[in-house]
Amino acid sequence: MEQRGFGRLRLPGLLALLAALGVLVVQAALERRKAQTPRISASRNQNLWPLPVSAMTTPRLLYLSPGNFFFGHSPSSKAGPSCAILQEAFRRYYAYIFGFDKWPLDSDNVARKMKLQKLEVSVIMDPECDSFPSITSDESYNLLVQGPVATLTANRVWGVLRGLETFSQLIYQHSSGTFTANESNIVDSPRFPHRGILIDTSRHFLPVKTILKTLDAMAFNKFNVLHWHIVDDQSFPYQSITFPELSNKGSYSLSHVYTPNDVHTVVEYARFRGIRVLPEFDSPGHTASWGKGQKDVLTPCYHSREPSGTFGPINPILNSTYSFLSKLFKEIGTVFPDEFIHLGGDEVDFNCWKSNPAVLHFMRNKGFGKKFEKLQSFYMQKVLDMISAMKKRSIVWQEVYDDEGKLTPGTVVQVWKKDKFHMKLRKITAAGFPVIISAPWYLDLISYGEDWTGYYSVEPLNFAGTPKQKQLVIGGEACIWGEYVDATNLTPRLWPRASAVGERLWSHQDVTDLGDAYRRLTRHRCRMVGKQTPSR
Ligand code: CP6
Repeated sequence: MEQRGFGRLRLPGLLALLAALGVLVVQAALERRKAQTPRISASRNQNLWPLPVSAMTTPRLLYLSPGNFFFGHSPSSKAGPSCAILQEAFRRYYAYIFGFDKWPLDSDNVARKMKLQKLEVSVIMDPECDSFPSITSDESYNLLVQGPVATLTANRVWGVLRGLETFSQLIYQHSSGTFTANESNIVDSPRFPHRGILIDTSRHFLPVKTILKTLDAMAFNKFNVLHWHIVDDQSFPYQSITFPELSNKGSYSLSHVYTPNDVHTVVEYARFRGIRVLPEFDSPGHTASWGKGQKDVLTPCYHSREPSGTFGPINPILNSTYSFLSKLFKEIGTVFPDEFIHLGGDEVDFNCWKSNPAVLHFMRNKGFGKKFEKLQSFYMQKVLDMISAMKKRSIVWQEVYDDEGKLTPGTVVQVWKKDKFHMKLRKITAAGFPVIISAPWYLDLISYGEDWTGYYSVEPLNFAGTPKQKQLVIGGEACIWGEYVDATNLTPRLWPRASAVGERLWSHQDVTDLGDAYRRLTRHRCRMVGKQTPSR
């Protein structure tokens, strides 16, 4: 028997002696040996993206035949065939691995080689089959690929989903056409719990089909948050049950709308991939489209003491504003099951508020002086309180921290301004707030050539701060704003550029080798293309 151990490990003398005596004995001993092997990372012959915490591969090849391979539940698993997330994932990954290529017939040569016939999945704790993923979801997994049965072990279904993606990345078609995998042992878990993609469906409407395709690509890269910047100045495509006029009047057209059924489709499709859907209803700025279907919600701007006929941010001085928002956010909180709601709060233009006599009067009464930041804070605090009252948590853009003396503890601050963003991270975490980083990852900005290296080379924790401060960095998001992006160019603009961010947020801090990343990313990109359902 040819002896090729994991890494450079050599068998102890006793085992070598046994090797001469009986293949079976050695194999059993080797199995035990593997389980104790130190986690040496083999760098070559791996095409994995994002790179796992530890991946050991031997040169020994295993062969899979589509007609004789299946996914199954281990008898000891806490999950079984009633777990829809897993059943659906088995079906999906079978198709990714075998589905779109022509199958070769097994040659005699292959028939005598070691087969991989089954991937047995074992969930150790309550699997959470019927739950929604959350910020605390356990995505760790162990994957032992050996013949004839490989095993995938995870605490929860979320880890199984990540492990299935890795498993599919291990299998390639040999030059003969045979499906092949190297014997491997993988131990993996994410570096950051919040790994997002921001899409913008206000500047350009994105069909549900396009959003689902994005969710597929996110799963290939182990992203777990779809930040849905659903409405903005340009259009209001969210169809509200409570306020249907918002989209009736504020959408581009009556077909450029997300119905409650559409939203449910996206949320459930995402859940099946271990992806959270984080809705953003940005206010008080970026709300021009809200004014079309909701009277008095925007501030009337003035010119030479007369209403100019134009409107500014949400009107923060009317009680009617807050009773409207309270009903709207209550609905949003039930339509989107995630624990978090993104409240925006960025880029508020104070000029309209400054022009409005009633706003100025309100400012004087409240003692805000000329500080319109205080008026924005007053507004944001009221909305933040609505979200807290619903037992949900809020995320806001960085300006809300900049302007706020007393932000509700636990509010997550998203840093988007590129200028000195590490300094900003230091300040916000020093004040005790969790942060999400998107400043270096604006994928709507494009330039000639390969720009993924710039996204890849960012180190999120490269700021002066205590370990406690660094713990507050919960992750990051790659943003693809929609001013110049619609369904025709979204996918090529996002992928594989966002993959660079995906690896930065999943893999260990030390995974920074650009040459190795280039080699793996090239293959990963090709594999992503292959995983798209062909339209034949
Ligand atoms: N829309 C909203 C945007 C942006 C922001 N908020 C944005 C700003 C600068 C760049 C890209 C996008 N288009 N609502 C800022 C968070 Cl470079």
